Amino acid sequence: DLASKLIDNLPKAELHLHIEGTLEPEMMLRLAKRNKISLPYKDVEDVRKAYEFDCLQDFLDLYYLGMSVLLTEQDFFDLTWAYLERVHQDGLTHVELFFDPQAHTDRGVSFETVLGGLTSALEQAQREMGISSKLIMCFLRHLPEEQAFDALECACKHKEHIFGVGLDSSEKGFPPPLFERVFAKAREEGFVPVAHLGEEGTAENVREGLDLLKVERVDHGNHALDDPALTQRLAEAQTPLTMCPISNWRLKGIPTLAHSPVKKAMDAGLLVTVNSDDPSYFGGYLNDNYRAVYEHLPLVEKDLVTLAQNSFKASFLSDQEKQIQL
Ligand code: ES4
Ligand code: ZN
Repeated sequence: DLASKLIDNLPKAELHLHIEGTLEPEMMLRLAKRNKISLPYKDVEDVRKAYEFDCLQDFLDLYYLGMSVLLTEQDFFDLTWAYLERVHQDGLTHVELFFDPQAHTDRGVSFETVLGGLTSALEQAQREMGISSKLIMCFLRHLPEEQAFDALECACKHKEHIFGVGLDSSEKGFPPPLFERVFAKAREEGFVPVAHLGEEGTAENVREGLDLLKVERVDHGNHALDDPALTQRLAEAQTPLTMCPISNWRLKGIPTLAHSPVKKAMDAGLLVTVNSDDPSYFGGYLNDNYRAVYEHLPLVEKDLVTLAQNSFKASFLSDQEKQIQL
């Protein structure tokens, strides 16, 4: 219908996307064969059947298992290229993507192997599809801060390719104070800080992310809305929130898509964006997430235009680059 065509045709940026979360079952099995890695799945259907999650941790377990097939620079290239080709058709013109180096270096895959594959795909996408991009390296919060420092040291050798640092993985039990020092060092080195906050964690986590980690954007931020003073603070500062409706639903953060906080956040004057998070695992790419909020929330077509414009406003593009995109 009309709204669906509008969604397809609007230029959009994606600001909350884990590249390892775009690994489709077909590619997972192909790479497992290519790299002689054994997986507990016999076919694509078997993989998809396993994607039934009760919480964030259920998903993370399969996410780390799935990415064990990624070994070579070519694997990381193929993964990234497949995502970019897919979202090019969705009208995506800019992407700020997360990657989890510790999940690879922990398995003996070098930082340079990962980064090399990602950057060559991103550079080819700029040349051939006109898609611009920035890379955000995430620290895994379930691992010690010391290992985050090791990742940061690697990143410092490749500043021309890495724009920001993020914080992801299990939120419960791993609050922002654990990463205050590594974020301070990362900021000193010139990396722009963001963090997953208030996904399964509380409004207090979001506040600590702002005050201790000094994040410039909040990933998810759903539970910020539980706290009126914090909501007002985010609205006044126009700190962007990168929300992921289908992800929230599939991880049972919300019981149905009608419970997505996107509309509530818009009404509160927040700079909110819609994103896909881990599209292969959650069964929806960027435009599926736009369609989901349009269908399940009381949004009008103009709100879709606002959300697409917000995606550029909330991006780390320069003011001049934003002018061109808007
Ligand atoms: C993630 Cl949905 C989500 N939350 C936290 N960490 C993540 N890493 C990849 N996807
Ligand atoms: Zn995420």
